[in-house]
Amino acid sequence: MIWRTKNGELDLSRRALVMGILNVTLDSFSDGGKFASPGSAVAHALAMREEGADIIDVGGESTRPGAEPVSAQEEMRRVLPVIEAIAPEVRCEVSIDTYKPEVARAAIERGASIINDVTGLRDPQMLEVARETGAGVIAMHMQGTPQTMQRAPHYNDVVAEIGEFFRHTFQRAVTCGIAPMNIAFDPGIGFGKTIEHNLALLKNLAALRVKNRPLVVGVSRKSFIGKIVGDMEMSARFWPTVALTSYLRECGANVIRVHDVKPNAEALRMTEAILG
Ligand code: PT1
Repeated sequence: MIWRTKNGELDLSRRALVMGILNVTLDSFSDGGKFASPGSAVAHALAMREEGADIIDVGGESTRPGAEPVSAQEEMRRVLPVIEAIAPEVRCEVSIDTYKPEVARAAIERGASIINDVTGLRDPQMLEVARETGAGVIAMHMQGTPQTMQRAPHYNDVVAEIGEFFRHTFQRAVTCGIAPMNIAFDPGIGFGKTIEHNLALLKNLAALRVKNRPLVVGVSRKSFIGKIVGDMEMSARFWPTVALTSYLRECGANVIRVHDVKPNAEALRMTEAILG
């Protein structure tokens, strides 16, 4: 399985990739503002690279439940200097976690090679940016918006509906002129989903594969873990996250989006040694 980005091709048939999270936000739920300056962001990106990250995912607007949106101007003020600083240094893919087409375009111009869109390419302009730039794209599923998505998530069949969303999004993207090879999908764990919805998606991950495209999954430190283990301390979520990484690999996930790169990369390598 090949995933094409603006830089070239990622081979996903041999092993799963680790996407390390680089938050450039003031209020992020688990790294709150720690990496706000370009200098410390570069250091954190390089550290994640050392620990085994294959992709660095840069985000300037938190999309966790209840987070407030920021303007495109503010988002660019946060992420562009960081992308410019890390892209020549990290020697790996850099993705931009944004749903705003103008932010995505500017980020690609400054060295990002993948667009990570939590709204699943909802905005037709985002399709245009993806086509014109040749960037890799992650189309993530979200029901609603970050402000309202956890109020009353509802599905008749969450697995079937998200599979349908992937198929529909694939058609829209290909019709717009985006190459199938550039597209990856993400079920959007925690985005307009109850605990039961999240668990159903994790249980049926293999059934979510559409058009033989890569599956990206992010569970790292999310609140459903705290609710299940019965401990809402953020630090109580690190070990269940690593366990989930091994499980996700066994289910066929191709890219795992995490905060803690080293333990999760090790979980992937260990699981792959067994799977062969
Ligand atoms: C994700 C993801 C993302 N998650 C992709 N991009 C976030 N492709 C940001 C909680 O319930 O899974 N895939 N970008 C962060 N989103 C959340 C959602 C963070 C829910 C926390 C929660 O705690």
